[in-house]
Amino acid sequence: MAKSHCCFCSMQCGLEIEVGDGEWTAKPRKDFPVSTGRLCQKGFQAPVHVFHESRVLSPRKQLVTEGEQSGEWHEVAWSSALEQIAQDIRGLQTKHGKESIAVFGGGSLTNEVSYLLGKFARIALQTPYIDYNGRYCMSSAAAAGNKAFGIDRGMTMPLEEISNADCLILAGTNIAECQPTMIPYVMAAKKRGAFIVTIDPRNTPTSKLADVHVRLQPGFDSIFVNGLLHVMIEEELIDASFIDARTAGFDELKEAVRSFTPDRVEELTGVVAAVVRTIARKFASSHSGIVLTARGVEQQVNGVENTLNYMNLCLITGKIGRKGCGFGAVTGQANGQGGREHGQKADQLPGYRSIAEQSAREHVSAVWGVDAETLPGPGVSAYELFEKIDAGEIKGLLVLGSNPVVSSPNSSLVKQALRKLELLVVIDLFETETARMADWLLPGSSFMEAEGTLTNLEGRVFYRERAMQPPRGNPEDYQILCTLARLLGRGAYFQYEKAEDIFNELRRASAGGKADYYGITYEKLKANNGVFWPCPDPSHSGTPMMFSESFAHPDGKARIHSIVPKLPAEPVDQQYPYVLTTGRLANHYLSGAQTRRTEPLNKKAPQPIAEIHPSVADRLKLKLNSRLRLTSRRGTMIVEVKVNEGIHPSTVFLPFHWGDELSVNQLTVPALDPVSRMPEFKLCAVQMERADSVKEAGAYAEIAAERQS
Ligand SMILES: Nc1nc2c(c(=O)[nH]1)N[C@H]1C(S)=C(S)[C@@H](COP(=O)(O)OP(=O)(O)OC[C@H]3O[C@@H](n4cnc5c(=O)[nH]c(N)nc54)[C@H](O)[C@@H]3O)O[C@H]1N2
Ligand SMILES: Nc1nc2c(c(=O)[nH]1)N[C@H]1C(S)=C(S)[C@@H](COP(=O)(O)OP(=O)(O)OC[C@H]3O[C@@H](n4cnc5c(=O)[nH]c(N)nc54)[C@H](O)[C@@H]3O)O[C@H]1N2
Ligand code: SF4
Ligand SMILES: [Mo]
Repeated sequence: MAKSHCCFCSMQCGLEIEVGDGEWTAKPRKDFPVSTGRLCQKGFQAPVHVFHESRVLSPRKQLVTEGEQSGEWHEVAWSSALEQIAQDIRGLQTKHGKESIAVFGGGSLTNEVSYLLGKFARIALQTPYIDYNGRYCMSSAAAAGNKAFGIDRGMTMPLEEISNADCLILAGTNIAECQPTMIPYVMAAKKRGAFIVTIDPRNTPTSKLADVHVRLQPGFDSIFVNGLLHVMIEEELIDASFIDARTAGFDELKEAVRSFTPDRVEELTGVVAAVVRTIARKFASSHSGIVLTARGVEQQVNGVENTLNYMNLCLITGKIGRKGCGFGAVTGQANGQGGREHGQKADQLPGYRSIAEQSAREHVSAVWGVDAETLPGPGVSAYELFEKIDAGEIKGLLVLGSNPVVSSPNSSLVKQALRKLELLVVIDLFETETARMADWLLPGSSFMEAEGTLTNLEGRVFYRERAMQPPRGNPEDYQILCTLARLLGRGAYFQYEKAEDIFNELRRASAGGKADYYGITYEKLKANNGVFWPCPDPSHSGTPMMFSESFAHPDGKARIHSIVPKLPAEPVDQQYPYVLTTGRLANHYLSGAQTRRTEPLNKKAPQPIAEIHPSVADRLKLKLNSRLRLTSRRGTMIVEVKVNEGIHPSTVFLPFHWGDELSVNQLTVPALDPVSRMPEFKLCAVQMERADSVKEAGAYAEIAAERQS
C-alpha cells in the first residue's frame, strides 16, 4: 500500500493505492487532514489512465515525409533516442545559438522536476526560454499577491479557516466542480450560519450553496468590487486601525471608488444596488470573513487588477491574518503552487527569486556551482514563446507536462508555430494533440511511478510516495533530464541518485528567498503530513497562517491598489455580439489528456456542450437537438448546446477539455494581461447561429440588429 495523492486538482487528496499484478485499488486516505477522508469522482478513478492501453511505453520517433509529420512512429531504444535528441539540440544551437531551444513545463510536475526543469533550461541548454502552463493558470493571482502582500502564496490561511469564517465571497471560482473536497469546509461554515456570496456569470453547483449569487457579466468584476468598497467606506464599515497600522494606499482608494455608488454600479453592471449594499455590509460587518477567487477573475487582460481589487476587500476590513479570515486565490493544478516557485517561470529562479536580480543570480549560481554571469536572463511568457517559434526565432522545443495545442489561446497559431519547429520533443504519458506534432515522444512517468514533493493550494508541502515502478524499467522524468544534460556535456551539474537529492538542493537554492523551503526535509514531511512554507530553518514548524503580524513588503505593510476598471481586449460589437467564456466540468481535467482516457469519467461528458440563456435559444430559433455554430475572429466550431437559465444572457460558456475540432481554444483571444502575461481565456466576442440550418434561421443578423438598438 502506498500513501499517494490524487494527480488532478490542487486539493491533492490523500489516496491509498495498492497495486498488484495489473490490478489496483484506490481508496481515500484517512490520515491526510486536507481531504477529510474524501475523494471526488476523479480521485477514485485517478489510476485508470495510468494503465490505459494507449500509454506511451517506449521512446518513439515520428517519420517525416515531404516535410510533414506522417503519423507513423517507430520505436527507438532509450540510449540512441536520447543521443539523437542531444545531437539535434547541439546541432541547432551551433547553427542558431543557444537561445534557439526552448522548454515548456507544467504545474502537475513535482517540485523536484519543476526545479530541475528550470535548471535544465538555464544550465544544460543555457537558454532563457522556459515557461510553463501555469502562466495560463495562476500568474495573475501570483502577480497580485506579490503586489499587495509582498509574497505569493495562493491561500494566506489553511483550509480549516474557511469553516471558521462568518462570511465567504467566492468570485470566479467554481469549487464544487474544481476542488470538490473543499466543499465540506464551506458547508461547515454554512452550518455555523456564515453568509455565502458567489460571483459568476452563470449558475454553477457552487452558486447553489450561496445565500446570494451575483450573476455578473464577464469582465465586470472591478466595477462591482469598486461598488462594494464604496459602500464599506461610505458607511464606515472599514477597520480604520488595521488600515492605519498595516496598509498603505487607502486614501487613494477612497478617492478612486467615490463615484462608484451602488446606483451607478447597478447602471453599469445590472446588479441591483440593494444587492451591492447587502454584500458590502455583510462582509464588512461580519466578525470574520474570507474572499476566494480563481480563474474566473484572473484569466482576463485585467486579471491582476481584478484580483488586487478583491484583495482590497480583505485589506480595508482587516480580514486577513487571523482566525476565520484571509484571502485565497484558489490554485488549480496538482502542484500549481510549488510549480510556480522554483524556476519554471521565464523570469524566475528557485525560491521565487527574480532572475533579473543580481543577488538572486549570485545565490542560485553559487548553489549550482556556476558563475552568475553565465546564467541567462529572463525569457518570455508561454504564449509569447509560441509567437517566437512562429517568427522563426526558436527552432527546438521540449515539452514536459503540458498539452499546449489544446490549452493555449488562439491554438491555430500554436499549431502553425509547432509545424515550423526543426525539433519538437514531448515527454508525456500519451500521444496527445501536442505529441502528435512531435519528432520525438518519450514516455513520461505517471504520478504513481515517481516519488517527490508537491505543494497544495494551502501552501502545504507534502511528500508523495511511489506506488509502483515505471513500466518496462523506463526512467522517471527527472532521470531523462539528467541523462540529456550529460549528453549535452553538462552532466556534472545533474548528479542525483534520487528525488530527495534534488529536493535537498532545492532547499538550499530557495533558502532566504520568498518561497523558503530550507527548513523542510523529507523526514519532516513524512512525519507531519506536510509543512507550510515559508519554513526557513530546520527547527521551524512552518507557517500555516500568514500575515498575522506583518506583510512581506520591506515596511511590513500591505499595499492597497486603486483600480480603474478597464475594457476587455475584445468587447462585443454588432458583428460579434456575444461573450464567450470558457472553463471546466467536474468530470474532466484540463486538456483532457488523462480524463478522456478514463472511461468512467468520459462517458459522463463525452463532448463539450455550450451553455446559453433561454432567451438566446429563442432568438437563435434553436429546436430540440439543434446544434450551435460559434464563430470568433479566429475560428469557428459546431457544438451541442443546452439551456442554463442562470447564465447571463450576454454569455455563452464552453468547457475546454477537448482537442481538434472540439477545442474552444480555436476561438479564444490571445490577449495578455500587461503585468502577468496571462491570456484572456474568460472573454472573447463571438457570433452564434443555429448550425442545422444556419441560413434558414438567419438568426445572427437579427440578434446583431437587436443588440445594436
Ligand atoms: N474538474 C476539474 N477540476 C479542476 C480542473 C479541471 O480541469 N477540471 N482544473 C484545475 C485547474 S488547473 C484550475 S486552474 C482550477 C480552475 O478552477 P476555477 O477557476 O474555479 O474554474 P473555471 O471553470 O475555469 O472558472 C471558474 C468560474 O469563473 C466563471 N467566470 C467566467 N468569467 C468570469 C468573470 O468575468 N468574472 C467572474 N467572477 N467569474 C467568471 C466561470 O463561469 C466559471 O464558473 O480548477 C482545477 N480543478
Ligand atoms: N479556453 C481555456 N483554456 C485554458 C483554460 C481555461 O480556463 N480556458 N485554463 C488554463 C489553465 S488554468 C491551465 S492549468 C492549462 C492546462 O493545460 P495543459 O498544460 O494542457 O494541461 P494538462 O491536460 O494537465 O496537460 C498535462 C500533460 O502532461 C501529461 N502529464 C501529466 N502528469 C505528468 C507527469 O508527471 N509527467 C509527464 N511527463 N507528463 C505528465 C498529461 O498526460 C498531459 O498531456 O490550460 C489552460 N487553458
Ligand atoms: S478534489 Fe481534486 S485532488 Fe481531490 S480527488 Fe478530486 S480531483 Fe483529486
Ligand atoms: Mo490551471
